[in-house]
Amino acid sequence: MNAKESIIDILNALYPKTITITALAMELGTNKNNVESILKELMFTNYPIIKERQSYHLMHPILSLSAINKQLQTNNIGKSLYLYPSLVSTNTYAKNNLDKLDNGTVILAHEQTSGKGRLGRNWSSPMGGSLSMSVVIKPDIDFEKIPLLTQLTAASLLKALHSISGVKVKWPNDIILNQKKIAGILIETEFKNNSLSGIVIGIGLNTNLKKKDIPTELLDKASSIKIESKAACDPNELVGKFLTYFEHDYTQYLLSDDTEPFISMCRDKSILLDKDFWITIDDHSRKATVNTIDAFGNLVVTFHDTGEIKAISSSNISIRGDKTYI
Ligand code: BT5
Repeated sequence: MNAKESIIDILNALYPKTITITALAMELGTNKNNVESILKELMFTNYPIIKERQSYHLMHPILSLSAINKQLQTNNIGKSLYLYPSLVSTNTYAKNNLDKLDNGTVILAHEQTSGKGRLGRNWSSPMGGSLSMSVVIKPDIDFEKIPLLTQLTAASLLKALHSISGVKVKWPNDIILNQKKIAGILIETEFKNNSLSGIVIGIGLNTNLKKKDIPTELLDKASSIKIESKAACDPNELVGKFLTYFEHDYTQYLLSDDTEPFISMCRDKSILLDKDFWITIDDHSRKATVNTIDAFGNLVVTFHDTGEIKAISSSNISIRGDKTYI
């Protein structure tokens, strides 16, 4: 562990208490000037560290490998765990290095400079309060089952967020709190010579973002756990819980092929069921009532113009309320 990581670890362990430079220098076995310049550099790059008089503390807990490892209860997922200060995108990094990464590897970053959403959209993940994570899996799985992993991941996330009341899911990949998006899921696949070399499951979660961190154009539809629940959350605990649920749910699914355990969770927590929405497929919008999510992870809707009942899959589709996001 380098000195920067050690300082973050100490501040995390102390949160919300403060520590002086002298005490930090003693803990690290180095001099005060060295500690001061590392703290300055961390603060300059927007790590959420606050200086009050001659003491330092965190605005909220931040990602740290040792804190996550304390929470993890998995056999494989997250046993190889990497945390980077800044990446272009954790998914892109995982895809580019897939050959070298073991099944179950988890890549995390404090910030992404060009985070990706679905269909070429952007995902904003500034330093300070967003969680960017990619899980690498290398299963022997039928191709048609891959889209279902989005619902499985959403269900594991819902379980990890269980203690925050009112967390919902907007099919296929949005996690919602108080009608606003706090997380999104992006699943990408890599093939070599027509065979699957790996799947990268990307999760972006707005943990401790403040309003000023959210791009203006997203303020009406995006939020964070901290803004909505008015309390800081610990990303390390969330990562530990999510990976533990994910390993369990994913292992069960590979063994049983039964989608019901996670699809039923997505139905129960769905913000869409029994309501009317505009469904846009290939730039063509039609009003529909959402009936259910079927066992194959499709959204079953009744279109108002023709009365036709259709099961639609998640690619290339957007769902909007009359004037708003939901
Ligand atoms: C998603 O796409 O919601 C998938 C987001 C996945 C992000 C993770 S972070 C780790 C991994 N590495 C990556 O590069 N990506 C993954 P989609 O459903 O297409 O939603 C994208 C839309 O959400 C954007 O067009 C914005 O409208 C909105 N958006 C962007 N950033 C947001 C944020 N931080 N919070 C809420 N909404 C956001």
